[in-house]
Amino acid sequence: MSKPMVQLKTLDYLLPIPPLTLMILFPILISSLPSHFSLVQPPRPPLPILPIPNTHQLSWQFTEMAFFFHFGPNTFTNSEWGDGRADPSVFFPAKFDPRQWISVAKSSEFSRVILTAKHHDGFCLWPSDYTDYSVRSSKWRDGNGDVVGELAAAAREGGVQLGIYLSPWDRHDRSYGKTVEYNEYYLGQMNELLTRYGEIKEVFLDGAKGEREKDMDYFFDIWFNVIHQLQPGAAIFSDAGPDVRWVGDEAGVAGSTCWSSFNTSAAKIGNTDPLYSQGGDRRGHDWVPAECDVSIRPGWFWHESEAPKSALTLLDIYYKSVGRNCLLLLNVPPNSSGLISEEDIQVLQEFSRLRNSIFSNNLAKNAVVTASSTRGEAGNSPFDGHHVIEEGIYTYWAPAEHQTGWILYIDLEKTIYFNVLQVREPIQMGQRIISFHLDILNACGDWKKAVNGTTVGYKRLLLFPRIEARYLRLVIERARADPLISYIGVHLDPYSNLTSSSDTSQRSVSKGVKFFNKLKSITLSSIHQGVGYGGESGTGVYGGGSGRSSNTRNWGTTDKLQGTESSDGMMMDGIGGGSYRSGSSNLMTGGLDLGVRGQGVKNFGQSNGGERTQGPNTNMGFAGFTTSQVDDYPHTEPSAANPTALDSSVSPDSSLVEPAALEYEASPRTEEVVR
Ligand code: FUL
Repeated sequence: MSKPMVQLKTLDYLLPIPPLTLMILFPILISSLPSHFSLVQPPRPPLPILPIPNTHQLSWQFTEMAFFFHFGPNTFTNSEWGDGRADPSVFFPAKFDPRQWISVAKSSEFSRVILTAKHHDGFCLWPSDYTDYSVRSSKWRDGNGDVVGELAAAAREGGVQLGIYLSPWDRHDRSYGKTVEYNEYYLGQMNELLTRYGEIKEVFLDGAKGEREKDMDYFFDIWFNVIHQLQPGAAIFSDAGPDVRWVGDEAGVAGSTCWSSFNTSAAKIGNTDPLYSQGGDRRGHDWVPAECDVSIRPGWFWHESEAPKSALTLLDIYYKSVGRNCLLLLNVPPNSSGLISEEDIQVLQEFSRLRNSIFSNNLAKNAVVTASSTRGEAGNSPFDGHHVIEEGIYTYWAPAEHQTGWILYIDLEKTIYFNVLQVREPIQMGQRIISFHLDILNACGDWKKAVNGTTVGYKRLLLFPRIEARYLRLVIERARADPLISYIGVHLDPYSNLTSSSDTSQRSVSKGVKFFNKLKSITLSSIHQGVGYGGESGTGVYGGGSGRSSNTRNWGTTDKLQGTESSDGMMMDGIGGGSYRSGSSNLMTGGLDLGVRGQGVKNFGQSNGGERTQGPNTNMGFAGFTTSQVDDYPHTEPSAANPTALDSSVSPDSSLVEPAALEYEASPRTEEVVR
């Protein structure tokens, strides 16, 4: 009898509860016990490794692509760097319709737009109370118009995020050069922009400044704090962050190694080291991912004589920006009627079509994925390898701790052709991977390297010669901590055709920097000689060349001629044109044009299987520099008859060769010369 007494004693607080209720409640009570009582514990997630993005940087990264709108008096005066003396009456966009701008952005899948509220000419696209150099002094809408306001309303209505560009360099206002006065003026305008127009998601601070301009300090620390105070969700872009950094060139091209980690203290706004900006810093303490700005046309502003780049060129840029852990900021300049031009829209639609046809289909979506090791119990862990074929960064594969030899095995379940590898890291956990490669199993049962890469980050795309395989393995060679992978995609890009590896190395960038340093010694006057228009400011760089660079994708003889026939302003052709790496060159001004042309020409040759140098000009100056390296994507135009046909000239076997160390010259912008 004593035993039940004891039980009763210990449980007597339950006595008021009827036994049947107890029987029902018991299983529920057990299941609600703290986890340390449960039988199976989920493995703990790994610790993030610093630095990591904040929530606004994450949302910035998720947008992937944004439109830049350069619009203002320059649109009407055929200039790039207005001198601040244009009469406000020149600004008259008769058919201004920002809803059209937003609709183009949406249909092209760009979810953020950034407007030049004030460019270097100082003209304000909103009625600022601090100056009469604004839309208020124009005849447009009888001086009652507000470009920023109307665009903000259209963006809000269309669900597109809005950013603003407010040029620190102001060639109009008389306070420019008087440090305190100008900083007050600038912050007064910033206040207007950040308090009148609803949510602003990005503030773009351009470090450009003419060479012989008045010397003055900008109070960046105050600016940054005020911006964050007024718009906590805004990412601040500048050469040195704090939230987003300039990639170091205006070609839209990041380094093939591109870390989001960075040291803001090592970068100076207006005087950056392009190599550092393009590559980031593996040991950096700050999370400052790179934004790749580039214009769809040669110039940043609309010019009647210019044409847009081809969709294929944009695709190439996409691989080298979004596909290298960055955001692509593509400038689509509205024309003088106030609309985005029809030819630009067509290219954007085509670009969208190409991207969707390549990336909307992950050929590995039904793959069986196994891992060399798994954090937790393999097969029953939230970190299992199969998570890498689910979209999103919040599910990921994590290896067991203290392992090396990190490998994911992928059985595609059938043999397929592909030429693009997509890899993503869960960047909320920090960027980790230092180098990796993809192997395929060949017919003899041997693993052969198909492509290798360095950093991954939010999204890494590697384009390589088309291969045929069923069994793949992704090998992480080096990482800052246990590597984590959130997504693997395998795709077929029938439009871009490589005959050698797409991955590139930093060496090329450093050569580019050396080259750039040589160019820095070139005087402004020599630069002017090469300018197509707008010479005074040096922006002619975008000129003569530019018109042609857009033609470049018309491969072939025409391009070659353009690249070489002229000695002025043509460098753009050589570069933008030939290159499909339009990048490098756009930044070059006249004097530079020699070397640049070399690059472009070389590309032409390479693309077309012709000679590397196409004429006497290509050997001038820096041709040697360019001819040994260059472009990793010698595209081949798909045939009109069968645009998606597999290229039989690239046999699967040829892809098994370890990729050649082709390199890409990501040149800095020429404005560096005049900044
Ligand atoms: C540069 C400026 O000088 C160009 O005009 C353009 O705005 C580009 C995005 O940044 O530094």
